[in-house]
This record gives sequence, structure tokens and C-alpha cells, in this order.
Amino acid sequence: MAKKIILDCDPGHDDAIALMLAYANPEIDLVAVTTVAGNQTLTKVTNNARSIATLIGMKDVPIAAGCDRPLVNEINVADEIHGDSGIDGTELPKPEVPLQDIHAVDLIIETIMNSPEKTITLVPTGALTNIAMAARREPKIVDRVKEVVLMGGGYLESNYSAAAEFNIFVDPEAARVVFNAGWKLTMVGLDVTHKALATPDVLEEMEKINTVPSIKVKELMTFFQKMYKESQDFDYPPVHDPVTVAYLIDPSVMEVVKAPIDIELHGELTRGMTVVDFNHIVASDCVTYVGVSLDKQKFWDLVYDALRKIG
Ligand SMILES: [Ca+2]
Repeated sequence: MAKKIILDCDPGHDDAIALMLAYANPEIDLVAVTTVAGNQTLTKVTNNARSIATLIGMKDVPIAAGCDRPLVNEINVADEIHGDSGIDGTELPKPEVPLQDIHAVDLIIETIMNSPEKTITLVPTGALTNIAMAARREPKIVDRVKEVVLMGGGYLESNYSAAAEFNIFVDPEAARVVFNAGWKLTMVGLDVTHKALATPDVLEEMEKINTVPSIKVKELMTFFQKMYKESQDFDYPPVHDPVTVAYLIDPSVMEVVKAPIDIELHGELTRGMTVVDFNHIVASDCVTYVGVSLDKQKFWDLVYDALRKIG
């Protein structure tokens, strides 16, 4: 049985690859795509999601737009990484796939409540605003979802402040809600995703696959490399978001450790930090897991396979 997932995203170069992987891999049944403000404004990331869907011929998966700003923070986009459109570096088709006439938070709730218990996995790859809103609006979803596998945070690595990763930094209050909801949650943080680098061999493989989507992805990764070099001095860009989906397809892609995780809200220097208690000092038990290692080859092989299937 394919795993049913809702991808809650803010495309976003790496979100786009997560979407392609989720759509094309037969182990995953992508039941909805929802968008949230983050990498760019809600309008832009939603258009980008629909353009990617158009590019890969994804017409059978509902797309709904969600929250246009974080719960408390002002909106804070990542144009230094993703450009003015949120997905600069290539020409994408005009969005022809329709937008559902329902708010993302309601689509998330409806999808979970109308599916058998423990069959829907939430895969957030942006700020956690929609997911926190859904958990507060309909608390019954917490026990009904199978699990949450999210991209965000880091226990040693950070990328937006000395202590925080971007997705969590954008909406720390939402992250606090989601990490403490009580559902099984796996954090795929920077400690893992900084190993998912689009190195030259990756770009060569995309060129070899030589389809319209694979060449677009190569162009996106080339732009991503330039921006990551300029803003964070990475030689090759980390492709964060699809690690979540790859882990759901094949758990051997990433090793996880069970550990309590909470979000710092009040630290003068550490707001948005994901505090991972590896020594179980604050709690002996928990339902949270953290990714600690990545099988880079297995990860990229899944991405290549998806691009070949999309054709
Ligand atoms: Ca993202």
C-alpha cells in the first residue's frame, strides 16, 4: 500500500523536487498539496506549486493555498536564496492546474477526517503555520494522522540565525504547536539536509536523463548553487525538502534517533532554535524523532528515478 501524504510546502527550489518525488514514486500516494507563505509570498509560492504541477502533468492532485503570514511574526521571505519569484533560474509553464476553492487548513482537516485513521502522513516543507492552525481548528486530526515528517530545524546546524533554521525561524509559535501536538513527528533538519548536496555528478545525471523536467531541475539547481554560494558560502547547494519524502519511501535513506524536541520562543539570541534533548534530560519518553545521517546515493537515486518516471 502506497503511503498517503499531504505535502504542505512553499516552492521553493527544493520543495519543487519534493513535489516531483512524491508524485512520481509509486510508494507514495500524494493526496493533496497545500501552500504556505515562507520562501516567498503565498501568492508566489502557490503559483509556483501550480506551475510545477503543470510541468509534470499533475492534474489529479488538489492544490490549496493556506496562510499568508505566520501566526505572530511578520512575513520574512527568503529571496536571497530563492529569488524574486521564489523559484528563479528557469522558465516554468504558466499555472494551468486549478487552485481548489478551499483554504489549505480546511483541506488538510477534511482529508484527514475523511480518511481511515492513521493513513495520512503530513509532510511539511515550509513554515508550520497551516499545520498548527489545522491542529488547533480540529484537534481530532492529531490522533488520526499516521505521522508528521517535516523539514526544519537542526541540532548542530543553523542557517537563518546562529541558532535557528529558516522554516522554524519564520514561524516559531506554529512550530511549538506542531512539535508538542502529541503525534509521531520526525524532524529532518539541517544536520541531515546539508549532506543532500546537488554536486556536479547530480547535475550531470539530470542532463543525462534529458527530459524537459530534468533539464528544468538542473537549471533550478544551477541557480540554487549560485545563491547558496553568495549567501552562505556553500560550494554546492543543499536540497533539503525531498529528504522527507525519500525517507518515507525508503527509511534506510536516513537514520533517526528518538529524542524530545522543543522550540525556543523567548531566547534573545536563540528564538526558533530546535532544542533536541538527546540525553533525555527533560523527559524519559517522547514521540519525536530526529534525523542524524543521510545515505546520499540512495537519496539521489530516488530523485533520478522520479525524474525518469515523470518523463
Ligand atoms: Ca520549503
